Amino acid sequence: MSEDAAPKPPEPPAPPSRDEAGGSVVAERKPAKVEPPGMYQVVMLNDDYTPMEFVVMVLQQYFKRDLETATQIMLKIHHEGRGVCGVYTKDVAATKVELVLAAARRGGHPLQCIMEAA
Ligand code: TYC
Repeated sequence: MSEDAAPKPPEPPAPPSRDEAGGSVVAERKPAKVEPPGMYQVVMLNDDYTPMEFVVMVLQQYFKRDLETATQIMLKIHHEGRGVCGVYTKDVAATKVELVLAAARRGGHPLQCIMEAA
């Protein structure tokens, strides 16, 4: 084919679908099923080195807990080994885990934080 050949004209629209009797067939649109988003809990794990005050600060800053609730959650983690910081959609939970781990790294603390399906 030469360089300056005319471009192909666009395809004509497809003829309407016909049923066996020759009538038009209209595709019915199913109402979209909207599932609620899966929820994930962000869980913080105990360790022997991260200061209690740092954990309380993290719970206040990243999980919007007041001082009393943050202290209760921190003590639960300290005594039971783990505790739920909050429950969020997948993307939000993943972001919170990243932010907490980054803050722990910056502070030089071994604090661990994970997300799991709620
Ligand atoms: N166990 C830590 C200490 O005694 C405190 C701590 C609490 C650490 C909760 C991590 O997720 C944590 N300093």
